[in-house]
Amino acid sequence: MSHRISLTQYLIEQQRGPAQLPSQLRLLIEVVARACKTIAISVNKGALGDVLGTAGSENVQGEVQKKLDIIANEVLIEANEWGGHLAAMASEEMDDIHVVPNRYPQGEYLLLFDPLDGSSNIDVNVSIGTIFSVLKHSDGHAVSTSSFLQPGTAQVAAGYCVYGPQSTLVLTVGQGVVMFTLDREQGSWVLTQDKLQIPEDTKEFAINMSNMRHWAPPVKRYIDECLAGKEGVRGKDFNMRWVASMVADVHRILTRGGIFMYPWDQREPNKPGKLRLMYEANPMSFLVEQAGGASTNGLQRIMDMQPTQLHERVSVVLGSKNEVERVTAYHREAQ
Ligand code: AHM
Ligand code: MG
Repeated sequence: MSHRISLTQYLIEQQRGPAQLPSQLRLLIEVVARACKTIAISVNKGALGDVLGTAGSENVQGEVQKKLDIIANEVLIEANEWGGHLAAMASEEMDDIHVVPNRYPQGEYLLLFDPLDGSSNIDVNVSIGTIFSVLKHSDGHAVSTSSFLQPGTAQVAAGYCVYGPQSTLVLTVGQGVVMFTLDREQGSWVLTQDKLQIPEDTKEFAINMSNMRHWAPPVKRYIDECLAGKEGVRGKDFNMRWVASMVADVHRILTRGGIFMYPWDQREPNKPGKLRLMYEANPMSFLVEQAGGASTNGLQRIMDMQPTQLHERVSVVLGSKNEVERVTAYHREAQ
């Protein structure tokens, strides 16, 4: 049997290699991966575990919370608060940050997550996931919300777990992107792909087409050109995919290329977009860039944006480099 590399072995190699991954960060990633395993078990049980349906509450963004949103949030907090590697956590499902309680030692990292991304797919048995981002708390002050307001370029690690036909953990510590698959019998994450690379060109786009009438002209121009196919200016036919779980759409792009967009639109003109900068767009942008892709808000690189609020929203265009650059150029021309 060929030698299988576990997540633990991969991280220890990163500790010894040029990345010199700090041991506290290794612990943090292992704890997050363990929490994702617990969430994967709940997701798999579905109705048998009484985890489907709504919880009867709303989150800070006014969205109805599903039972699994809350379960996943609790699993991540409980798993991470006692290990001594974190100063605080922030989540899509919590209004304010969760500071590590005094009874535990405080570490030097900050963890942000969307505990259960793609909530509208939970009850219909379609792929969902967990997205996470890790920052360093190094300002010497007591941890507060402002400690989290760092640009995406400050991330020291990011990843997601997609709960689909397989449970897959995709990770970057700034040394490329690696993929692990959960071996359910062994209960371990096994390295199944190293050095993921997104092709620079693609013939596949992902966008919620039902919002077309609300889009800004540059987005409409790009999609119109894709839809025109071989006979149009692009001279090739395009295919469309939309899972409505960002984790699943980004996973497809990391696997075979493509472009994903959730742009600003006129439904709520005062909001920059639907997706959240700090625990959705930034970690996905870090992964995509590490795999040779690009990620912008239509005008600027997402990871360069200085956040002003924990739950800030952003317009997202990410994936195959040449397509992202084209969409970004269309936005610049329209300015
Ligand atoms: P969530 O974090 O509450 O699940 O919302 C984010 C999700 C993304 O995963 C996905 O890309 C998008 O919302 C789907 O939106 P829509 O319902 O407009 O298709
Ligand atoms: Mg989400």
